[in-house]
Amino acid sequence: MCLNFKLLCKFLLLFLIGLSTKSYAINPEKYLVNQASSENFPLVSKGKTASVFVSKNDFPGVLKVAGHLENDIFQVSDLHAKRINKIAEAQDFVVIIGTFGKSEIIDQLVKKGKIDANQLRGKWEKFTTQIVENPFKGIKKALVIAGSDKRGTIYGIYDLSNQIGVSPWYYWADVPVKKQSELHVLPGIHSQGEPKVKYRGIFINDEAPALSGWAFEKFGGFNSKFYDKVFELILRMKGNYLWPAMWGRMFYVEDPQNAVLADEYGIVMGTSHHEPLTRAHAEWGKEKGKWDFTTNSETLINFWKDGIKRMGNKETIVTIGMRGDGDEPMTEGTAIGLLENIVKTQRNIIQEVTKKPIEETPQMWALYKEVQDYYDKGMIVPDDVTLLLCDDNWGNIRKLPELNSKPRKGGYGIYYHYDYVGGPRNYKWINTNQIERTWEQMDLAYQYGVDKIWIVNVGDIKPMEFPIEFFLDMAWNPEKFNAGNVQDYYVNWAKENFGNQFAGEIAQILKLYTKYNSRRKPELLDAKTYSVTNYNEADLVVADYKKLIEKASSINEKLQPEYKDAFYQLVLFPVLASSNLNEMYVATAKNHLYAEQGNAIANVYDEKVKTLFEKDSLLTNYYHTKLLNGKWNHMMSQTHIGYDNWQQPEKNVIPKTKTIEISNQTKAGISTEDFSKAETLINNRDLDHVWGFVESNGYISIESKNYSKALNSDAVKWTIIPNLGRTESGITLKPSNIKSIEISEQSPRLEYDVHFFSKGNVKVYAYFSPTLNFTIRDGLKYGIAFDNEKPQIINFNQDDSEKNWAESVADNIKIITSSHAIEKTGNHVLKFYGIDSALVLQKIVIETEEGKILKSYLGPPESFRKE
Ligand code: REL
Repeated sequence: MCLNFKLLCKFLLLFLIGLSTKSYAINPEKYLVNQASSENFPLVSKGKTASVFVSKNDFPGVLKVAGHLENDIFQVSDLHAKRINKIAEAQDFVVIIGTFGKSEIIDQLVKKGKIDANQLRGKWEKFTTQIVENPFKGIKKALVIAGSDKRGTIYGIYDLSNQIGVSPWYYWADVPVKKQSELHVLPGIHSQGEPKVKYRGIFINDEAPALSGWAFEKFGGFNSKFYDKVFELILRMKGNYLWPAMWGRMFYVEDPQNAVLADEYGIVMGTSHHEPLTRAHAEWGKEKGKWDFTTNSETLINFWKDGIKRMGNKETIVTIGMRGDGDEPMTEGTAIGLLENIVKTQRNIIQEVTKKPIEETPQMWALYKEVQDYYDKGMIVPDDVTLLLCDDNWGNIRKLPELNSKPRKGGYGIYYHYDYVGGPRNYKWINTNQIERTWEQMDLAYQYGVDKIWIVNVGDIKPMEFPIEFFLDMAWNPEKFNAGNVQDYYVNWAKENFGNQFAGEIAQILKLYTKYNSRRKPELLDAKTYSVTNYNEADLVVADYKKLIEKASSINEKLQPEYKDAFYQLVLFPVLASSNLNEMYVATAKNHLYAEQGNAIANVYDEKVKTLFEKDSLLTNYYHTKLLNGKWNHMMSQTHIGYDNWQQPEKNVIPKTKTIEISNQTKAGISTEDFSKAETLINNRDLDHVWGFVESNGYISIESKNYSKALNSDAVKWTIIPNLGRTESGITLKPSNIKSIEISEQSPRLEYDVHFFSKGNVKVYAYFSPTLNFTIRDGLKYGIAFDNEKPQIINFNQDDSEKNWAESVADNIKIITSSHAIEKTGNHVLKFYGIDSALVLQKIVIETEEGKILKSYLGPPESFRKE
């Protein structure tokens, strides 16, 4: 009794420590320590490892992944764990791995009451890891990793690998394995429960030239050797679903082992949104005629039939529906009847070939681009099919289920993008994704009931390592993430990959480089992006990037040598390359400016542009040839300089610069670069009765999080999303699954104290993240007013033109203007009323004198605030 009480206290303590140090994490619970104790399980101790038992009757994938664990133990401890096939051969300490209902040993442990069947029976992808004392003769202690199903067991194994210090990125980003000689598992039932999202996956896409070049050089193509690495990576991150590479690639044809291996590992295969019935787009050869159901249905039907035959019993989510050839709209106008007929035919094929009721084959229909219009206009989607809702290819969700819609058997999914080929411009080179926006959009989706499929387009996999893991971690349990703890993710990820020493600083670099890169995709940057004349904007942008270089370089110098390769790929390279690119465009802008003035300093900038352009190629070259002696050759070969339309240039093209002939008349050398530094002083006025943000230079600029007052309601709360957006943070109403709010005296609003020295008409520019109207309402709305003025109700999505959308996503901001009359100078309150959730306000700029706000990309810096 006394001992039990002590043990209970210990568990509680450990539990509380776990909770206090990591409210959530990649691994929410650390159950591995380096200290031996009579209660712990010695996985590795005093030069010996526990042996590993897996029943031969278990899934081959489980046997395979158990081998990975043995290898991981070796990497950590330099000791080989012995594999045992008969439990009678086991002695003293053994890791017993098995799947409930498949491993006779796990079933015996259940029967003996040593592990609880209720934890596993009927569960999806669940594992429990626990110590069992004296389970069988000769065994003192077993560490039992039991899975409810194949993936449950596999996740349990990889979870232990992760606990002993093996990152999912050990191969894909060369994260080193830290040597340890004592590894002990704590008592307790270690489990991550069931995932909240059923299918969680990635789409390898737009994979040429980078990933293709690499895969062909290292593996001879997109074959099973290549996919072995991909499947392992996905499973180590507890994902389960893949759309394979499809740029001219044929997953099932190029190497028949691809599908066999996926099945062995338990990866659920799919094909992309426009490749129905498991057939790769590239399998449709010219000899088959037109990709057109109205004129070529027989060939299409046979083509699809073969796809389902080939699929056999392998776990698959079958894509249904149809787009035009090569991911184009199928017809002009809306072809609802045709599409419904196609889907009916496809479902008949599935049923006929599988000989199973149609509901027993998971299917998904993506409402991608124009297909969503069909749906909005009434296209019927069978209830058992998962409706895959999509973003706009730029990370902004286009559609969510209505709050009061009746549940669908097939549920809903989201197809999201971290990489894209298409308008307004490709973005494929480097990571530009802020996890804060991913969190905010996917949280929205989850709150609206999207929990069947989450899949993200990850381009070449590298260099999206960080946001990929975030996406899959979040998919496991979106409920663990909130606006307040997303920032912890950076730190935990840095710890997992680089150890504790510099985790805080590395986290800071990750969060700032992604913020800076997300302001505008590198492919869209040019000499005109940031202002070289106003608000010191361009120089500040360059200086901020340079600070990141300084920090990253200094960490790099201090890091243990074994971390350096990983650090280069995951942190240093993106910082160096992004900084360099921005500096090059700013130098180009200065070259243009000075050349126009006939100032010979233009020539200095001309040289600088050349140097920086060359540096870009040198950085790429280092990544390809020097880093790990060429392990990642080709991976950074995506062109990114010299775009003149949405499609990439063949090769990087240096920006055009001008040179000045030096003559006696030429202005030389000295020039002040800061042309119109805004007066920031408030001109000695008496500030005694002034409060809030103070007008100066014809405007007041405010970061949204710096409100004076926030009024919440019982249902919703203003929630700051730190670091989200282009300048500071974002603010939004959470939870998001609420009906529109009617404005009243008490309704939720933000108040900003401001002080005007002038009066008359003012304009308010409200800067928002480019959220789309994902509802069937006419748009998302907010209210805005000064003081007691009647609030103006503004439809954020009023202009839903293609042009407006393209500008908003390119600028990664949508600015909405309202006009107001200010009758008196002095203190005022700007009131921002919440009506619809999901709008994310980043910044507010009030123009008090027309034409006084100078042209810039990020808007004027924040004004002086009198507290
Ligand atoms: O990003 C997308 O979803 C599409 O552009 C791609 O799926 C598309 O298939 C493209 O790579 C080529 O077909």
